[in-house]
Amino acid sequence: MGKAPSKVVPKPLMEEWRKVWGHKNKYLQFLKDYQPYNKEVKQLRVLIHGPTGAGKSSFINTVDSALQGRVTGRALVDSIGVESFTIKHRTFKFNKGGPGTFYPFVFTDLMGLEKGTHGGVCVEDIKLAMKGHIKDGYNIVPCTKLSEDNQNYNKDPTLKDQVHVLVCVIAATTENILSDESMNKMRDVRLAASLMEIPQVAILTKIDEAFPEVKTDIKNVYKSKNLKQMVDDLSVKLGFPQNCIFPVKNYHSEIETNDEIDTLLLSAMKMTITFGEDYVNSL
Ligand SMILES: Nc1nc2c(ncn2[C@@H]2O[C@H](COP(=O)(O)OP(=O)(O)OP(=O)(O)O)[C@@H](O)[C@H]2O)c(=O)[nH]1
Ligand SMILES: [Mg+2]
Repeated sequence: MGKAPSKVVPKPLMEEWRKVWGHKNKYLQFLKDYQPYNKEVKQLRVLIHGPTGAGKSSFINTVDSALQGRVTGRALVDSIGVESFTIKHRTFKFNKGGPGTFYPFVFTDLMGLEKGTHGGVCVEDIKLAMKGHIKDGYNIVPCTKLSEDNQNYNKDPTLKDQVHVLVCVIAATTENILSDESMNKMRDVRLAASLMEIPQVAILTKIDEAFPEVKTDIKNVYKSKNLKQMVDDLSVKLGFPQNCIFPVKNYHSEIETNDEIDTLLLSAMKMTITFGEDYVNSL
């Protein structure tokens, strides 16, 4: 009797398609040295949007942690994630060394896009935020556009008030099951940003949960065939060029920072800031 043919198990790994390892300090130094060239802009404004529970607040915490070298938890994170937890239009500064000194970039964490019982942030508000019409601290009213006579409406925004980079956060665990509504909203937001020529970056979170080969070793992130496939799909579905899509793992259960998580995060941050800097200089 002949041997039963052995099953060929496809290898989940491929040749590394982006090289980031070993560059953490270079990325960090870039961010430490960064100052906007355009004097009209004291700080770059980065607007974070994406579906509810995608990891937007965790991403902000992870940026803070990677910059500070310790795990922090300032942007409140919700572990249930049914309805959007973030309801304020909040702007985060990142501490740089001593008290009162900050990196020259700020992040605005917007409420999730999804429909909960209260509904998510309306796309019109995201567009207003991009143009700089929404003042910091405004409590977002789900599905309701901020009206011009509201005290939180900035009637005359200048370059310093408007958004300079748009970051779309998507969880790798839900990429295939994103509702049409979310997809359409994200495309709508992207289109509005494109019309304003605002650069855009996509952050793919929860790669540890979605890909076992990445969970086993985060250094497999740019070797995982399935992850690469997801990046290709996202690029087609949402129209992001591949070099604007960054897989990251957020700090969510860790109590100590680690070099791999920091490296992925800081590489994404370096490009985000570079795109924003190019934008404010191009006007
Ligand atoms: N495994 C893993 N879990 C993550 C990651 N990022 C976020 N989480 C978890 O996902 C859940 C939702 O994260 P949040 O950061 O609150 O998501 P959000 O996009 O801010 O949600 P809303 O503000 O409600 O729209 C939390 O339980 C996080 O701990 C990640 O990279 N990996
Ligand atoms: Mg949040």
